[in-house]
Amino acid sequence: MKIGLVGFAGSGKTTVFNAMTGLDVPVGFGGEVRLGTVRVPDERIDRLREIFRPKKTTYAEMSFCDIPGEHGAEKKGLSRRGLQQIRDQEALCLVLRDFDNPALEGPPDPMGDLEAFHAECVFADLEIVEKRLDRARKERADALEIQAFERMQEALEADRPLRSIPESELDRKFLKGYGLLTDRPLLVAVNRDEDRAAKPMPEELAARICDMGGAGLVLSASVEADIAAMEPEEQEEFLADLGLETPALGRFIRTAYGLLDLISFFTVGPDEVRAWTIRRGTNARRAAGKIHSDLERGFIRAEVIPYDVFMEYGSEAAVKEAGKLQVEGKDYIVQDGDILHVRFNV
Ligand SMILES: Nc1nc2c(ncn2[C@@H]2O[C@H](COP(=O)(O)OP(=O)(O)OP(=O)(O)O)[C@@H](O)[C@H]2O)c(=O)[nH]1
Ligand SMILES: [Mg+2]
Repeated sequence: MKIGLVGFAGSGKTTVFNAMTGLDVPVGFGGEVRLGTVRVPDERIDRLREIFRPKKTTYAEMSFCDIPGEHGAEKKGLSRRGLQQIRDQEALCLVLRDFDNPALEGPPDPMGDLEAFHAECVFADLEIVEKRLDRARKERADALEIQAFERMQEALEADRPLRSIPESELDRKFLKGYGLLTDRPLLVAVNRDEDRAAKPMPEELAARICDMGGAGLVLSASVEADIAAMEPEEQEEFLADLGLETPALGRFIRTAYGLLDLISFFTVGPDEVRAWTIRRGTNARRAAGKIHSDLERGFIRAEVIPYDVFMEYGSEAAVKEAGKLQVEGKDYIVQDGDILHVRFNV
């Protein structure tokens, strides 16, 4: 599960990356592609930890990849190499500069940068789609595949990202392996100066992000980096001074997690309280396999307590007594926040 931090040179990608990972990669001017693991904050895990007081607590994790922008290019753009690195990512977090960067010329222009990035991706996708369409026609490939590529061509020529094509109109199995960029889930982070961190996103920008099928939020990467280095007591005061209620980073990470259609289920006990990551729609047997392959192989049943039900009754015993424990078979679709206890036999 890899999410790429992408965007033009000096937009603050490495600063965001440092704040998230707690690493201290040098900022400013390029550098190399770096991968970091990030803990997905989850209040439900915090509360379960308070109740079970386990020896160990494990949060869900996801990987972010910091991809440097192109420096010294004549116009803002993405090089072939840059594009290739972006193609490897499962989802894109576009960081837009909305602060004055003394190392760069010109005032910030987040809307212009968003359009430029979008145009580059549409162009790159169109090139791939047209090439494939040409060959598919020559080789008399599957008519359904040709249809799918024609549908994509039509969207891209109209400046529409592929992600905007409804599931019912495009069989996405044909897209596999082509590294098409505009089909990737998109999260747009507008990176602000400290003093404007609390101001909402301009409506026009928000509307355009929505139109592209993306999710958007505002943050100040330098504020987030400062907060990440502080003690919890200090944080509150610092945030209040800036007119902020909570750090944006947790929201950012959680939004990215959701964009990939990832959900968490939990296992609880005196030894460990733990979040496990699965794709939405995973059945109980496969989910059990995340914990251990024996649990998948010898799966008998899952005892399930949705998080909210657990909190309402306060303990597993109380849930059972109230007859609210769900006993589910292998085909049960695990829901976000389910507390699972797998019965198995090998
Ligand atoms: N004032 C302000 N400066 C920031 C903010 N975020 C980043 N910067 C500064 O902008 C400069 C570039 O930040 P980086 O994080 O290196 O940007 P980048 O997108 O990784 O740049 P490349 O990898 O070279 O494309 C650094 O000097 C940062 O300190 C912010 O939120 N506010
Ligand atoms: Mg960087």
